[in-house]
Amino acid sequence: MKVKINTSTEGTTRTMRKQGSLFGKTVRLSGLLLAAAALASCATGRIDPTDPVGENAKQIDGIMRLSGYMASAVGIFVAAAVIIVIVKFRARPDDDPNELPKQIHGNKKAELTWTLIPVVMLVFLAIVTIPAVFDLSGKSDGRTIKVEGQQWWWQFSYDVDEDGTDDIVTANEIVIPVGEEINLEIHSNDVIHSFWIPQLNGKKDAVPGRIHHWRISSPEPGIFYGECVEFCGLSHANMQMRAVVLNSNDYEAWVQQQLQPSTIPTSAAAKRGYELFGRHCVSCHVIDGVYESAADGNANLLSGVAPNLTHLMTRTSFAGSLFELYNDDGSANIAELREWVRDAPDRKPSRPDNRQGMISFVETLNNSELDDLVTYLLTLGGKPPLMPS
Ligand code: HEC
Ligand SMILES: [Cu+2]
Repeated sequence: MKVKINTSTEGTTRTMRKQGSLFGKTVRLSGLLLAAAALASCATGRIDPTDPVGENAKQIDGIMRLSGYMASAVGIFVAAAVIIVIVKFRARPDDDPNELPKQIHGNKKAELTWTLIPVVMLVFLAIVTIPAVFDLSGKSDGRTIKVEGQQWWWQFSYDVDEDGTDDIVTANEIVIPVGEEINLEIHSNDVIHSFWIPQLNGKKDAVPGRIHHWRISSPEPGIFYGECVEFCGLSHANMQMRAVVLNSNDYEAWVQQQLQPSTIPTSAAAKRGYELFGRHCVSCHVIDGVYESAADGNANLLSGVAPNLTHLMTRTSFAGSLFELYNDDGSANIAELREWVRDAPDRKPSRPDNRQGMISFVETLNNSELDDLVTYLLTLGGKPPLMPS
């Protein structure tokens, strides 16, 4: 834009324009920075949708990329066309402002072209996508694991001998053998959640009163990170999970370990902790072999309101995988565990008055009682088969 500046008033206008454009620049710059921050937070997180590992995740990734490339081609074509039209048909000084350019309304060739090309592209995408949708929700002949979402953690149950009752009940981490297509039966115990471990498969909702079938598999051992992806209330963002993929020997060893009930500890401090646990914690938690629930069936494993703690220390994380159970040097994360037992609602927002989450023990337990309880918790189960790297 050409602006001639002669008088003092125009000088003011120019300053104002300058400020205006500076403001515009700031807005645009902060927009860019925000976008960059959002992208960076995607890339640094451990939940990585851009690096598929399992077959199912690879299938989804392939379709995502294909449609992404097609959309980019369309986007580039449209942007280029707009620029060409702007330059080629711009108003020229000797144009008659009252004369309309040649109109092309009703041009059958043009209309057919811009209708048919998108139709062909969309039909092509449908042909690629629809069979994949059915394929992904089919069952495999691998073993089945029950997945239950509740505010705000995931529970996994295994019927090892396939007699209709669960033999292993665990939380936060679903442990599976390498190379096997595992069937998941996804339930919800309260509101709608959604199960997503992006490196192993796409998202599947957990809906109260329904069972959704899904599959996960990984060709390599490792720990893969996931997150609830359907907004489910206060601590939705703190409802994470992990898949721990083990080679078949390690998996069998893990199963055998999980089938072992717990025993009463022998050391004095742990024993005191065990007794405190019986007074303060068994209304919600079960520990197979020592603190079982009174109801029938597999009540020795299922409390219905809180994670089964029988093999707590064989997990790598706790409280919806929000906290690491071990430090980087391999020692137990005693500080975090103690804080959790002392005041869980402070560590993870919840509503224990509504049976959503664990209650606070700030008023109930003194320091030495907390220490004893943690000493007892550390005896539960052994070490995890794999540690996060
Ligand atoms: C009112 C029920 C209730 C009581 C009582 C209770 N808890 Fe919990 N506890 C929960 C719930 C619910 C969770 C899961 C919270 C989450 O992940 O958001 C939990 C989680 C935990 C976890 C983490 C388990 C995991 O794998 O994520 C530990 C450890 C734990 N509780 C220990 C204790 C101890 C020790 C006591 C007794 C001092 C106790 N709890 C009393 C309900 C309870
Ligand atoms: Cu959820």
